Amino acid sequence: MLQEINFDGIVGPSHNYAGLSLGNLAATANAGNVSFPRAAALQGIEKMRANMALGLAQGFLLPLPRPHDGFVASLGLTGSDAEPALRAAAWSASSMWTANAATVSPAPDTADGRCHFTPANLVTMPHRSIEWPDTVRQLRLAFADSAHFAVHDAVPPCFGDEGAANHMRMGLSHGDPALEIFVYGRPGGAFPARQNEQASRAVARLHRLNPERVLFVEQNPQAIAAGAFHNDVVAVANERVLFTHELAFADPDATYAAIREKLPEAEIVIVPASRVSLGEAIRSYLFNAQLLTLPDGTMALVIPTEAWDSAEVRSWLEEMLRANGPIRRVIPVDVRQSMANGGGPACLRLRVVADPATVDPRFMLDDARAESISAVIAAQWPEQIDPADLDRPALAQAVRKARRNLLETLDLAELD
Ligand code: SUG
Repeated sequence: MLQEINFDGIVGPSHNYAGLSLGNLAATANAGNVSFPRAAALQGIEKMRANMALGLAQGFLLPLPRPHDGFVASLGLTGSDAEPALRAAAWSASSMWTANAATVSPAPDTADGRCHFTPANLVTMPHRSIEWPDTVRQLRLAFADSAHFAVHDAVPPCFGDEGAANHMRMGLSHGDPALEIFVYGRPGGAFPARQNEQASRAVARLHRLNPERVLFVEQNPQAIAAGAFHNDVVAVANERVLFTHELAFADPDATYAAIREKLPEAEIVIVPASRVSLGEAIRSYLFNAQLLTLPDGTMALVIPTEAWDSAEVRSWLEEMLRANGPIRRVIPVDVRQSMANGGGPACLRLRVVADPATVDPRFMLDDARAESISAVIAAQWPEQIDPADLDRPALAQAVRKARRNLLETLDLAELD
């Protein structure tokens, strides 16, 4: 009954490149470029369809209301008088990266046998700090069944929390009790360490995890300095497999030993820097992959096309496939519009282990819903946005109307 469901964020109609995330090298490099919201959202739908075609359960979360007038007003501004970065913050479609929507601890791991969610407060980046109140509203609708789900408030803003992007779960199968690994950063480097250790510890307590099956691991400061603003840029886990760059963790050997002690069946696939440098891993987003268990029990790695196109990465992956290790297939997908803001295939999804029958069906994807979502996007999402246009009232109106039409199509107007 319990299975992994990936909830992808539908890319919102205001998707743009404003360079808001210091330490996210793709986002800052693309600051000011013209974005293509319609193409971005359709790329995301194609990724979901491809995963469904593999026989996997797929859900989605809706874009949040943007522009966020309340944010601008709370700063004593009206919008037209806001400086560009603040205006852009109110417009950001950043909720598309649902790996940052929440941390999720499935029922087998928690003391009360419910699947727990804590929305991420995302306080490090102003444009992301305004997501969680609307995110939690949506989670409480999608996972309203309180016999199976518990949705908490975010942890206090004194401790930055970035959600599932800094959280990994390892066990024999999705439905078994698993080891939950929380990865945090220590401040002091050139770029912000977004995940605070105290936030991770608070989430583990709120989710009533068994302390015997929890690890807190420090991210390698060198990785943060090289642009790994979230741990999921340098490592990904699925069931008994951890796929990681050798420079992901501050103390890799102690981390691997602690994992093996708690899960002797763990298989740790380590990519050495001599084969794929940290810089190339981050540029190509090799690790920002979906590591998926297919219905036949084998694993596939869904990577961005940028990773497949990298000679260093491809040579390593081809060797990995020839060696017949735990990962048997590599599937490149085109999510270039999201990638240009530092969001790969793994950023775009929130993993939830649950019985799909307990989820509000309006958030579950099937072919018919994929068709109707694509039709609204094709008809209503702006073809392109130049960040200089973010003060145009007509654009704001078009973006709001597009989102509202999608909500109505999905019978989710109550999220308006
Ligand atoms: O938080 N980019 C996001 C990318 C999030 C990726 N998520 C994971 N790694 N799980 C961020 O930095 C850029 C927005 C802009 O600059 O316009 C942005 O928010």
